[in-house]
Amino acid sequence: MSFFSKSLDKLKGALRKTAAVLNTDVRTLFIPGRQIDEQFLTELEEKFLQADMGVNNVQRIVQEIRQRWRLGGIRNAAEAETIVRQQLLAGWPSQDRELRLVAGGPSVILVAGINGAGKTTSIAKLAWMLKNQMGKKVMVCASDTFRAAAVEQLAIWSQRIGVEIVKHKRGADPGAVAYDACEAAKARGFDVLIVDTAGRLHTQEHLMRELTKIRDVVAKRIDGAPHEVLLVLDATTGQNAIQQARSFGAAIGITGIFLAKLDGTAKGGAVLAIRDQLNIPVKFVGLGETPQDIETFDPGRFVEALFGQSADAVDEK
Ligand SMILES: Nc1nc2c(ncn2[C@@H]2O[C@H](COP(=O)(O)OP(=O)(O)O)[C@@H](O)[C@H]2O)c(=O)[nH]1
Ligand SMILES: [Mg+2]
Repeated sequence: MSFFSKSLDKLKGALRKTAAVLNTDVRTLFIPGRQIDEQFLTELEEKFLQADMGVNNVQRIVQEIRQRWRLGGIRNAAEAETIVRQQLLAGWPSQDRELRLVAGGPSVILVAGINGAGKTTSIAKLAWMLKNQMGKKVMVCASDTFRAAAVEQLAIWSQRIGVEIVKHKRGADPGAVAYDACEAAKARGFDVLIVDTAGRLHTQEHLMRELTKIRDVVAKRIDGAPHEVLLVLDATTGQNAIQQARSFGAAIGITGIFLAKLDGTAKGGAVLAIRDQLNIPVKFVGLGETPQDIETFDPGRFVEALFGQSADAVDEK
């Protein structure tokens, strides 16, 4: 069960938000009474590709619908929708989407991704959620020392949310900041330490090595750390996400994905492409620019949202 289970109202609110922002027009296909024909199948394929569900995924679904239609098993759009939903819901590997935290802390969450993906904002969201919904004592670590503004940005968030921060000056060794943060978190009994890192392209080898170094530092300071390595992906970048996940995975071993900026994109289907091509669970989605705009990822809710079913209808289930 999700740790949100305590707060069902909150969860319903969040779902309403996902449904509202996913913004796909997949729903316009499944008009009651519409008969399946080649035109319908072509539109189905186009719409799913536009939603960035991934070519293999889309072809598999369209094949399935076409075959059943040809064999006379289904005739209209409503029947097709039922099959599509079944297909989308069936394909999820049983992955653990819970945040990996250890009792007796500190648990370390290392956060990585390319420049502008949404790392620092996503850290603010995690910090907010851990503090306010899970009652954890949270510290953040400004290991993005590359730009002065980056340290500043995390400092502002930590102040607003009311969590502790460990930071050095701009240009400091990110490993040294992480070292200090680990020591402080242990000494002062923090439950969770979230480490921000500088954005880097997955092709920049020396920077990827620096990331590996940060990982090694926390691993030496705290038993079992990092307990969670989250890759922040920008949902609007679509397919490139797969390559990023492979490269970052090779450098620091990703345990989960935080899919930022799912609001305002019609490409929410990227979640499905990630599912099909990577064995990494999407654990959180970002739905805006404030710390509260975070939602734990749930495939069932996601598929409902993708189809644009009104959140009220989902609430009644
Ligand atoms: N709409 C929206 N904007 C986001 C989201 N997450 C981050 N951003 C914005 O994306 C930009 C880059 O975010 P930032 O956290 O600084 O990225 P970083 O370079 O990876 O640390 C900022 O303007 C954020 O406000 C999200 O979930 N939704
Ligand atoms: Mg940042």
